[in-house]
Amino acid sequence: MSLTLYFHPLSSFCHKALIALYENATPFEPHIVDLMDPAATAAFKTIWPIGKFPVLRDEARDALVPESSIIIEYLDQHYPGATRFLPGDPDFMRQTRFRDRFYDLHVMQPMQKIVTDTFRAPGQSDAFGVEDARQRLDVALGIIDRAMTKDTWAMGDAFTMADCAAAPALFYADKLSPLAGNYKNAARYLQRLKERPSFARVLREAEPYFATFPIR
Ligand SMILES: N[C@@H](CCC(=O)N[C@@H](CS)C(=O)NCC(=O)O)C(=O)O
Repeated sequence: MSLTLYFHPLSSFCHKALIALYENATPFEPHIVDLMDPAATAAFKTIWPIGKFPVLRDEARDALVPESSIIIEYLDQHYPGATRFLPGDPDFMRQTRFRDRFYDLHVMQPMQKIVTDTFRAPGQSDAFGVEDARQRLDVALGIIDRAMTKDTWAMGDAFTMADCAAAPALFYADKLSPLAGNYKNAARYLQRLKERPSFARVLREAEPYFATFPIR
């Protein structure tokens, strides 16, 4: 098999890459990296010393592709399928990239900050950083809620890279605090994302691992 994905089933950024692979039924070898296992972590860092996943390895093209958005662009370029992740003209592509960045930087990152703070040892938590992240997350969710009044997907009718980013970002944001309370349009969008077969499969496969997730 040419493609190997290094990932973990609970990782939101890995969900992005998995959605893209499942959208087009792209064959790949799944390689789960358990960061609780020092040997597995050390082995992963020989491949990508930064130590963050997802990372895609393409034997056929001798390419190592870290970074979820870059993986999706790589798949779109070298393993295209029915779902095009960056379709349309350059302006549409730039908007798609912007929305992908928006979900990563303004939803995933604050959400990651809030969740990872719960892993910290007693006395080591960062109350200021968590409060800042909560406020940033609220602003971002408000923007998304206003944007999703009529569109089906982040870019309108087409399912794109922006939706790959939105799905895990909104899924975990909803776990922190149910979106249906203040962000009904975002909640409905999340529901559509959960029903999308690619993301439904990601969630089904993550199910056995959710018991270890700190927030229900
Ligand atoms: N910008 C990166 C972020 C990747 C990232 O933060 N991955 C997290 C998991 S969701 C990770 O590898 N965490 C492990 C660590 O930081 O040691 C991407 O889009 O792929």
